[in-house]
Amino acid sequence: MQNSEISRLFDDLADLLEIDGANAFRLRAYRNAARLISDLPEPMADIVADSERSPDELSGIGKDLAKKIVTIVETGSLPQLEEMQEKIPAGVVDMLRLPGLGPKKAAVLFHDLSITNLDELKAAAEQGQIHSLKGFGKKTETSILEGLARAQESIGRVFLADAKPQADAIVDSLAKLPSVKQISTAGSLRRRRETVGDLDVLITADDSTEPMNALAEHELIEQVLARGDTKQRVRLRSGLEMDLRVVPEESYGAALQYFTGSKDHNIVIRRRAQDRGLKINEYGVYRGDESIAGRTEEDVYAAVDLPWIPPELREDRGEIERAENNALPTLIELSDIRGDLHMHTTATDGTATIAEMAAAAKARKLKYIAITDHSKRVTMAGGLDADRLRAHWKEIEKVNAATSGIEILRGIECDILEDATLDLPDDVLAEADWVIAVLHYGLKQPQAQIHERLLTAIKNPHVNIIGHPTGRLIGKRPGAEMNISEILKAAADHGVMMEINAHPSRLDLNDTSAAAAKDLKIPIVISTDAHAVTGFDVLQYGIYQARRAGLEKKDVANTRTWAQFKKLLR
Ligand code: DGT
Ligand code: CA
Ligand code: CA
Repeated sequence: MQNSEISRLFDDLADLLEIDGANAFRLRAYRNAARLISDLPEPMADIVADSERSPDELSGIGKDLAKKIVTIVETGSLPQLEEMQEKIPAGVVDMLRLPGLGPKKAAVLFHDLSITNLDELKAAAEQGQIHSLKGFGKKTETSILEGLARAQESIGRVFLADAKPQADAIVDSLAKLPSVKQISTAGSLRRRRETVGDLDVLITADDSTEPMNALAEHELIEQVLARGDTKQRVRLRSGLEMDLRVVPEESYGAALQYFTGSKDHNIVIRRRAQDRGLKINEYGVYRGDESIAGRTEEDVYAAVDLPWIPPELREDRGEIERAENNALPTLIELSDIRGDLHMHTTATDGTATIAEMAAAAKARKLKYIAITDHSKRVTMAGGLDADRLRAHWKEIEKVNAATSGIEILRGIECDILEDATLDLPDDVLAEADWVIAVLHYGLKQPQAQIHERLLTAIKNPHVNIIGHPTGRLIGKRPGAEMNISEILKAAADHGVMMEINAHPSRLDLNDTSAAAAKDLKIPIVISTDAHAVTGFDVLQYGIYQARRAGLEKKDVANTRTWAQFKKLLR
């Protein structure tokens, strides 16, 4: 049982209780527990398994919560949560994904209009039944309809960062079976898309009985949905579904190529095969009845006169032409990264001190970090004004002087205000080692205003980079309205860098925009936006997004040493 799963169960429980009208105190206890557990650097399961330890040794976890944690770790579930799930339909919880719809409003829709799923919500909004409810209005009704259109695209999809650890755990245990020869994930997960619809796993095995039985009994699996000789479909406890396919060894490469997709990429590959008088399918590449390739992916691509193409690029966005011209990029890897330039501490909304963040970064072999707490506009996080920021920077200098092996830079994440001014005066920004400018508020402003704000930041000589440039939250909130290529051109003209924020719900810039930034030779920085020592773990997901954008080590500025990096600063 991973910390993220335990944490999710407490969050789910809090959502359900809030819809049910439970008191705020109880809710807060569960939400705090969820956050504490997801930020915990060691597996909660280890604490539970250790007879000399108990979860209530952690501050913030009392006896009652500790008992619940033990139940979750030992049984994979929580009776109280199951009771609430009986009481409140899953479709009501789905409503929480819509912007502007919190548990209180969801409860009203459920109790007053008996709405139990998104389809019924849509019908009620279209029929104008919602705006007259207490606490709702025309604006809420319209934003529900807009949110529904977006939710339709994202419903049932989960963040890669949630899906991948589950897929890895299953692959690791199946790989250990004596009968399993080869194993790999396929599908969107292998292409490292930011969200995943379902998991696809391929194996070659002497006999499909052992792996299929093992999968059915795996601790992450809730139910077997279908089972045949070569294919099994299961549902995980998290709700995610997975296809396991058992293929012959001589077809493994062809099946891997086929089931990795994308469909668009495969259509072009199939056409290339036809042009060469070949037929290609999940079993192999054929000339007439004769199989000429299929054992490895390399063989399959070679049969259509191409080098092997990294899965992250298989989206039919020019990768086949590049492969043909031997111009495929050498994609960046996690180990190329030397610094992380976006993170928070207890000075604002982080949970760790400067020294703790530095120690955690050092343990991850980073050579430099920038501490970039919030500016004052972000009142919710206790954002810093000029005085507090200067005091914070003094503190950073002290910790830096006392710490060896890592450079700790004095940074700031400065808000670009709604009126297109910056949240801190120029003379303060001028003293920083590193200034990230970001949009947090007023994301729904018209494009012209958003552009004015971004251009103010880009033209300010002290701003080094635009952080999470569009402000999107995947599946939840669209980014601000902007013409990204115009913004990128301005950034290129003024020597401003662009961030790939590695947080799994942001991944902003996205793959296509990051590719456009690369084309304009804009240095890209992949940062974690860590709010806790465990926050560094998401770096990998920023790297995946960068790989999907075709970025190489040289395209990403924080692969350089700090001395080299400094030369890139305007
Ligand atoms: P997902 O699961 O929605 O995140 O996206 P994928 O890409 O994993 O799609 P999935 O799971 O439906 O199928 C896995 C791969 O199998 C897909 O990328 C391409 C291949 N595939 C599946 N069905 C078809 C099909 O009907 N035609 C073709 N050409 N390929 C298919
Ligand atoms: Ca899939
Ligand atoms: Ca599938």
